[in-house]
Amino acid sequence: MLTIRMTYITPDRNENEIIERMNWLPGHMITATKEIKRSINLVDIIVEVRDARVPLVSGNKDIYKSRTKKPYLIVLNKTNLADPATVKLWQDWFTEQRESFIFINALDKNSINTIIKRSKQILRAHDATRKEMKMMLLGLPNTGKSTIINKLSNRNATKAAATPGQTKLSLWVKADKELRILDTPGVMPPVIHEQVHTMWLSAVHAIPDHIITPEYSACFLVEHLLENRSKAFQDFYKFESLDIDLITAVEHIGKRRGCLRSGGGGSFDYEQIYKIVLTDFRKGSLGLISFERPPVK
Ligand SMILES: Nc1nc2c(ncn2[C@@H]2O[C@H](COP(=O)(O)OP(=O)(O)OP(=O)(O)O)[C@@H](O)[C@H]2O)c(=O)[nH]1
Ligand SMILES: [Mg+2]
Repeated sequence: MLTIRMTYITPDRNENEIIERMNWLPGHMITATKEIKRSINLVDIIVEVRDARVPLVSGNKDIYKSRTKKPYLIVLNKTNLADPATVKLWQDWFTEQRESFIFINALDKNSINTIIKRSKQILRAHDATRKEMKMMLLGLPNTGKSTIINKLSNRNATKAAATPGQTKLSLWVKADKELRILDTPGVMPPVIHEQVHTMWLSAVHAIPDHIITPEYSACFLVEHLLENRSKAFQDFYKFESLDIDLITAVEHIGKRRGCLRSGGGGSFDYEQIYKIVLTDFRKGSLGLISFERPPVK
C-alpha cells in the first residue's frame, strides 16, 4: 500500500484519525447500494458516471457488473477539468479493454446527447426493434448524475449541487416519450485500499471536505501541483518559482489573497487559504489535472 505523508501544517493533527476516515460510507449509501442492486432488474441499460480525472478509482463497476448481464456504459464526466493528453491515454486504454465508454462534459448539452446515442446503439445491438429505454444512472457522489438527468429532461427534475451526497433517494425522471431515467444516490465503494486514492477522491469532491479535512485535501493538492510543476497553478497564484516547500506555497497564497487573521499580528487564517485552494482547483482555475493514469501493461 502506498502511504502518503500525512503530516501537514497543523502539528498536533492525529494522523490515524484521518486514515480511519478513509472509508467514508454513511448509512444512506449502504441502503442506496442495496436498492440499486434491486432496481437493476427494472432497467434496460446501466450508465455508470465517473470522474474523468480518476477513471478507475472513481469507478464502482465490479459491484454491479458482476451481478448483471445488462448493457453497461461507462460515462467519464468532467472531461473539461481533466488533462487532455491523459484523457487520450485513457481512451486508448478503455478501447483496448473493449469497454463501452464515452468522455463527456455534462455542462455541455451536445456532450450529454452522446450518452443517448451510445446507449441506443448498445441497446439495439441487443434488441434491434427496441424503441423505449429505461436507464439507470449510478456512480460515486458528485460525479454529475443529477446534472446529466436534468439536462436530458430539460428541467430541474432532480437536485444537482456542488456538494457530494445531494441525492439521497432514487427517483425516476421521464426525459421524453421513449426515455425514462433512474437517478440514484452517489455511493462510495465499500473499501478504498490506497490512501492516495482517498486524497484524489477528496480533491475532486466525491468525498465531502469535512471527512478528510480541508487542510489535508488542500495541502495534498498544493504538494501535487508543486511536484507536477503546474504552470497554470504558478501563473494563477503568481509564484516566482515552484522550487518551494508546502508551507511557503500555502503562505504565499495566503498573502496574495489577504488571508490574515483579524486583530493583526500577521498570522495567517489557514482555514481560509485551504478553502480558497479547493474552490479554485474545483473551478478549474489551477489547470486541467488528471490524477490517475492507465495501468501499465
Ligand atoms: N466542471 C464541471 N462540473 C460539472 C460537470 N458535471 C457536473 N458538474 C458539477 O458537479 C456538481 C455535482 O453535480 P451533481 O449532478 O449534483 O452530481 P451527482 O452525481 O448527482 O451527486 P450526488 O447526488 O451527490 O451523488 C455540480 O456542481 C455540477 O454543476 C462537468 O462535466 N464539468
Ligand atoms: Mg445527484
